[in-house]
Amino acid sequence: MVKLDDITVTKGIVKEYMEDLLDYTDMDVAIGGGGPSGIVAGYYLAKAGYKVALFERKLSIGGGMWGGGMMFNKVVVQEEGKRILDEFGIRSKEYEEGYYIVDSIESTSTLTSKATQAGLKIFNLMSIEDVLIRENGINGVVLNWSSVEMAGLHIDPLTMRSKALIDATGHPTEVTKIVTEKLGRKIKTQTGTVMGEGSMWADRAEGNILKNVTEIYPGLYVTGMAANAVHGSPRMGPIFGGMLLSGEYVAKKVAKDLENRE
Ligand code: 48H
Repeated sequence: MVKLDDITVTKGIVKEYMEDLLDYTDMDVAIGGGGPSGIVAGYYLAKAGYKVALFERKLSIGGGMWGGGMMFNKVVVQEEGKRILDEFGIRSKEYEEGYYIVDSIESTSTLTSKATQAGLKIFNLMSIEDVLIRENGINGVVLNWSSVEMAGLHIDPLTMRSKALIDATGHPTEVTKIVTEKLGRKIKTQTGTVMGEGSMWADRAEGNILKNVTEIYPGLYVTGMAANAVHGSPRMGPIFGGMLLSGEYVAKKVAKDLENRE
C-alpha cells in the first residue's frame, strides 16, 4: 500500500490541469455551453478526430436537460432523434407512436460520459465573456472563472485560440450577443441581429431547428436552442430531439468548413 501524501495529491491535480489548459490554448473547435446540443456537437467532432473543448459556466454539465419538464425528470425525443439516443446507448420507451420518453438523468449523464470518452475536453466553471475577433472572423474565446463573474471581481480574462466557435448557450444566446454588442447588426439573420425566440410551438420549433443551425458570422456557428433564438423561431418545451440532431448537424457543418479551409 502506498502511504498517501497530501502534497502529492495537490501536485498531481495542479500539474495535470495546467497541462490540459496549456494544451487547449490552441484548438480546432471551441464550444460555449454544455447543454445537450453542445455535448452532442463535441461528441461528433471529437469522434471525427478534431481537437475540441467545451466551456461550461456551471459546475454541472447538461444545461436544461436534467430538469425534464417542470421538474418531472423525463424528456421527450421524437422519431427523428431516436437513432442518436440509440448511438449513445440511452434507453427510451415509446409512449405513443413517435414519442419516446427518456429519463433525463440517464440521458444527461450518458451524453456527458460518452462525449468525454470520445475525446471531448470539458472545462466546467468557466464563462465565455468575450470572443477574439480578427479580420477573417472569430478566432477564439475569452474566458474567466464563473466564480470571478459571480463575485463581480475586477479580474481580467485569458484567451484561447480556436478555428471555429459554436454558440450552444441555449435561450440567452450569450456568445452571439457578445458579437452583436461588439459589431452591431452584422450577423446573418433576417434583421442582422439576435431576433429572440418565439412562444412555445413544439412542432414548428423542431421543424425549424436544423435550418437555423448556421454560420452566423465567419467562424461562429449556432446550435440547439440558441439556433432558434437567434433566428426568431419558437421554443419547443421539454422535447429534445432537436437538441440532439442540431448538435450532430453543427458538428458536420463545422467539420466540412474546416476541411474546405485547409
Ligand atoms: C459558458 C455558458 C455561457 C457562457 C450559457 O440551455 P442549454 O441546455 O442549451 P441547449 O441548447 O443545448 O438545450 C436547450 C434545452 O436545455 C432547453 O432549454 C430547451 C429545449 N428549452 C425549450 C423551452 O421551451 O424552454 O445549455 C446551455 C448551457 C448552460 O449549461 C449554461 O450554463 C451555459 O450553456 N452557458 N457557458 N459561458 N457565456 N452562457
